[in-house]
Amino acid sequence: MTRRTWLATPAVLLAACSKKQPEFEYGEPKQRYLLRGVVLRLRPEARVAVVQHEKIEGWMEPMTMEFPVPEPAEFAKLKEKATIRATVCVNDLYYWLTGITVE
Ligand SMILES: [Cu+2]
Repeated sequence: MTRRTWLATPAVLLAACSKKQPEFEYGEPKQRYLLRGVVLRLRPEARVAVVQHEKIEGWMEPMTMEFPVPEPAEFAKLKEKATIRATVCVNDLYYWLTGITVE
């Protein structure tokens, strides 16, 4: 995935704004995958974690990439160098982490 893939598009923004309580600005997830990986770096100002993840069955080969973690309580669980399990939520161009557990 490239950084470009989660830039907002007008259609997505409209969809998000038309709902009273969207789960996040990204809308409702259409797919969910299980992730296991190591947190390499945190960017608290953007609530983004750089995660070196194992193969994500049905979605991605092993790689290092950035994941938004929109929920503050979820982001607060993260520490650099921690091994985590989480759910990757995917909604078309957007993906983010939820359901984080630290091993
Ligand atoms: Cu990846």
